[in-house]
Amino acid sequence: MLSSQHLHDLNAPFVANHEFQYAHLGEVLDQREAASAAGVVEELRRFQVAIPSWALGTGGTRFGRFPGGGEPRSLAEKITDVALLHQLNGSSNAISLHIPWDIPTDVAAVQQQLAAAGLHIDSVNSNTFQDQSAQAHSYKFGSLASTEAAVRAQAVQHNIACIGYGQQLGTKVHTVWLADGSNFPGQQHFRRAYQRTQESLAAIYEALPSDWTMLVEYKPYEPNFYSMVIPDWGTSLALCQSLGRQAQVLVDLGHHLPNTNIEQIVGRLQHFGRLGGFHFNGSMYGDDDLTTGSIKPFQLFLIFNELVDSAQDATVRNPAVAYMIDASHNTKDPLEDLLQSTDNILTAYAKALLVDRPALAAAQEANDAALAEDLLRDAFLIDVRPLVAEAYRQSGGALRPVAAYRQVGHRAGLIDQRGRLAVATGL
Ligand code: LRH
Ligand code: MN
Ligand code: MN
Repeated sequence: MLSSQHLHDLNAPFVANHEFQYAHLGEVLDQREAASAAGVVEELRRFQVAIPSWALGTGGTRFGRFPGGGEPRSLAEKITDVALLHQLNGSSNAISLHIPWDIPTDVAAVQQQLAAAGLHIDSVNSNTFQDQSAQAHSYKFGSLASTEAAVRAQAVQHNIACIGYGQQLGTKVHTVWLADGSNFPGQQHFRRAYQRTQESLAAIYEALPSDWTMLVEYKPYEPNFYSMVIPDWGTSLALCQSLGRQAQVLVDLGHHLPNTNIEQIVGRLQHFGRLGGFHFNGSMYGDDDLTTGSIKPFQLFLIFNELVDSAQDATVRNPAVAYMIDASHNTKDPLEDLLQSTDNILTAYAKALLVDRPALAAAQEANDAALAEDLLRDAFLIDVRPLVAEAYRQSGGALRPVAAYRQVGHRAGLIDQRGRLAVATGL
């Protein structure tokens, strides 16, 4: 952990330039009249994005893994890493757990560590895409959709056990992502596979405490390449509607075929009041799990434009959305990447807050396509970095989180403590 004096010293070389830029941007925004610098900074400070426990190590690909050293070997070490991120940016106040990778052995100790760092558990995620050594039945041909009742029962029980761990740790969100599907035409009966999945999910939903949310995540391909049982938001939505009000759709940015209009999906789900969760990442081809906003920053801005628009519309009845980064690392230091991802997320959010919304609504009503697009571009092209930096600073963090992380030589310290060969549990 860094002391506040240390963070203050790390900021010192950047303060004068930051204050100049922040004051200048404040004047520019006052002239535009759409939003004030202080108002946006306040919103940014409120916005929190959970860190998944499985993104703290180098995930690699099936062709290889190149551990960077000092990866967290236990849940305690994962929480320690998230605590550092939260200290640096004030925006990462929660960690998501994947069971069984993160089964807590000492619940009281986990709770104590979380409280000391100002963190909480965001959600529990079930894993029926891998076989575990002690398990009776294999998931090779599916889990909740399996043709075998015993396999389905085992997968349902695992999900119920996840909810139990979540209750011990104080979260109220359970996320289900299914790898179930098929690789060959004819292998799986589409309707029956859907029906079995619906019944299995209903059995899990039965065990959901009344103040919990169950998130149903979709994905068009991988690990199955011919069909996935829950390939798209329509299937997720239909399942959620059949389950009940506590079931919500989870949108993972990487889980769309290239050029899908994700912002429209976000708007549609909010209209239905069924957008429950978000997994941020970037992708070029598919579920690439790259740095959020690294490939399509304009699309990320358009997605936030929908989120802000809905939040400001009293007719939208969508519950609070659980935001999380879901990325994988093979090239960058995972902690640096998570800082960059959060920075890109806050940048997109800040720009969306700067959209002149009444003017945009008027242009849309008048079918003035050129003006409507211009109003979005006007907000998107503003350099909002001083607003994001100010949010970090007001939260007691670093004006430049990645620079501060490097300056203190954090990775070298982790390698000393945990070893060069320490490899995190996870994907
Ligand atoms: C699947 C996924 C899902 C899993 C995580 C490890 O691609 O996005 O959210 O739980 O990755
Ligand atoms: Mn995901
Ligand atoms: Mn994914």
